[in-house]
Amino acid sequence: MALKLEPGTRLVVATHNAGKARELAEILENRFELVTAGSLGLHEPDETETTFVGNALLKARAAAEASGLIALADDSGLSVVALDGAPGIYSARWAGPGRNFTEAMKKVEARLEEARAQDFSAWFTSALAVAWPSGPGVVVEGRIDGTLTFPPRGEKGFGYDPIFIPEGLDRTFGEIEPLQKDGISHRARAFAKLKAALF
Ligand code: ITT
Repeated sequence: MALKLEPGTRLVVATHNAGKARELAEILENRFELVTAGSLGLHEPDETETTFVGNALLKARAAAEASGLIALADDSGLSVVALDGAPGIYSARWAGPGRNFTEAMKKVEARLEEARAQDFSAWFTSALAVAWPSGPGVVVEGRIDGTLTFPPRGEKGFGYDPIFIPEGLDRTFGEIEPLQKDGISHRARAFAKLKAALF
């Protein structure tokens, strides 16, 4: 049987990151009845896989099993060309246990200085996974390329948004309106693929 997501389905959004949860809700546009991982008291599984796709599936599967609901998870991160793709899947971990992204952005800047990098190209990746409690899962990946800028600019986004200028724009993801980000982001691009696969 082909996997399909019907409008109005109850879906647990398996993230403990408030910025991501907000963007996913915006991108899903009231198509589903969303339940948060927090409201169900779901624990955060250890992200033991080595890829965005692997970790997204791991999080969706854990939430689907624990809740008995279809689960949607996002694993995402910032990859810097001159740092061989770091922080990548370790993007959240670079912010430490207190999730301090001011420090994480300083760390990116320091690593670029150490490497005497001239190339500030970077990209964001989002892997979106949907898992059914009975086991099957679907996972897709979206990406947006851009350039890093320092010091950070803008308060509108989350995570590394204030240092990332998406290609074609001259403002950071922290400076543009959320709806504009939702139109072009890695997460929106992954969601377009998910729609094609499941709706
Ligand atoms: P969950 O696993 O609970 O979803 P998390 O924050 O730990 O939350 P990840 O492991 O996927 O999520 O870490 C991705 C990190 O990459 C995240 O903490 C952000 O700081 C950063 N990131 C991902 N998407 C981003 C975006 O659109 N803008 C800025 N930073 C982003």
